[in-house]
Amino acid sequence: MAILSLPRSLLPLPPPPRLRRSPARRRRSCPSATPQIRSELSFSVGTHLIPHPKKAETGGEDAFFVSSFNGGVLAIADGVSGWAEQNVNPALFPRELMANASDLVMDEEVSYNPQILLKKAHAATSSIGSATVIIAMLEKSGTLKIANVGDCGLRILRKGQVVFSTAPQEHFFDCPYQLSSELIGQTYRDATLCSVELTEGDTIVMGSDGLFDNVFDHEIVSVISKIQNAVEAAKALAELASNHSVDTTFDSPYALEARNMGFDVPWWQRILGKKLTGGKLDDITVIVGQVIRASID
Ligand SMILES: [Mn+2]
Repeated sequence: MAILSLPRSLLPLPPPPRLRRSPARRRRSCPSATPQIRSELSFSVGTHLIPHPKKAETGGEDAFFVSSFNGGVLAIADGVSGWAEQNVNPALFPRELMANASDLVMDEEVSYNPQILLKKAHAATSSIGSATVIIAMLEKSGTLKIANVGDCGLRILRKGQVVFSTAPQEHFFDCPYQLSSELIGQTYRDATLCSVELTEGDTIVMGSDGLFDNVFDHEIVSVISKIQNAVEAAKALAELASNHSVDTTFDSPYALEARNMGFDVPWWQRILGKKLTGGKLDDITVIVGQVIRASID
């Protein structure tokens, strides 16, 4: 019955073995339908960021950028909040990482590979801190390349269904894989990589864990099916996540995951029929990309 307020963890010393989620828990399914039309595709993009209520004045610790280069580039980094305990502003690392990635999008060596973009942006970042990060790059041909480190996420919706989903990478509950200023962290080599063929009418929903810990996939499908406009859809999804995050009775994806990992209310409350519920207070970033066919002169 209590709202969850577990802090996200810094990487421990020494590092634990890298536990990947078992295949059964992954929800990855590359769409089988190959679009026949390979003309120039791009995104109509909407973004919305709602900071953690206690971090509203500073803007929170999520950072993102979008670029119209080629078919479009979408990226989110989520600063690991545990750095505040070391007197480090957790927002600096993700912000610099995203600024560097934005500057490097057109770099020749990147050559439209999001993993190389991660590598170069990470190498260029000098702030202290760490962050989860996801980058998706769309080629005009329709190929979407994704590199993901940690628990930001991406869904692809097609004809009212989720046809692709990234899987979060965690060392243990609430300690995601993270790019770090410290040697102990993960690198671009640890990124989950995927390449998906998109077609006109597909919708990309990308978010920090503040979205996916508070909103179920079926709710994302429902919002996207009702709201066509990307800007409005991103706002609606962020507001839904924000409302759930402060609802102590909502049985959120985060509460479900916590119970699966063995966290719950005390036994004497459980026998009264109570259970651990509630959303997760967090910074919430949502990027919606509607795949459109670009006008070709
Ligand atoms: Mn977060």
